[in-house]
Amino acid sequence: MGNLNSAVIGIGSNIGDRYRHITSAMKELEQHPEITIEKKSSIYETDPVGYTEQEAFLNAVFRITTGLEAVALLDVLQGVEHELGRRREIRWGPRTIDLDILLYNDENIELERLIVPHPRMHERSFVLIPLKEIEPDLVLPGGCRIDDCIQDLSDKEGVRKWRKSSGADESAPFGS
Ligand code: X6L
Ligand code: MG
Ligand code: MG
Repeated sequence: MGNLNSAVIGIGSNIGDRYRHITSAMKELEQHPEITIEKKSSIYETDPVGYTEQEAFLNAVFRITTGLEAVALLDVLQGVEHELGRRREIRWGPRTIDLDILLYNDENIELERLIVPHPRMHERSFVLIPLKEIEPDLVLPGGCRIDDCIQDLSDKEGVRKWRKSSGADESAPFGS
């Protein structure tokens, strides 16, 4: 099995049990015979951007190695999104799970279905702050070192490390 390709995936959720959606999606991907998760960032709670009248997200990023071509990987990610209840929805609106290919090797891909590197990743704190954890020396596709790129962002305070024990997403009844 040719585990030749390296990809970075962004993951987010802002509906229902956000933590369970994120961990379930990663578990599904880990079980795929041609995907190995190599490194995960922490989980962050992040203020919504784009369409701001929605609940806060949990976001993370992770690096995989895979034998899958980029479009085949996208098919797998969209299959997991569908399995976890994501349906056709408002653009930039709430979602149970979102899986985005941020980077795929060093390739530039410009298809109707898939643009890689993700065209707006360098301006999104909810992507770059977790990404710096797993790729601290990364130089972004625009040529900017990830550290410098983060320093230039204005909405960093909208991205906070999240711990499961912060409670709101835990479904166990009090005292159990
Ligand atoms: C002007 C216009 C400024 C549009 C920003 C930013 C649009 C991000 C879409 C934008 C603009 C997006 C997440 C999110 C979305 C997420 C958080 C998107 C797509 N996804 N906010 N908003 N986390 N915190 O995963 O990224 S919608
Ligand atoms: Mg997204
Ligand atoms: Mg997406």
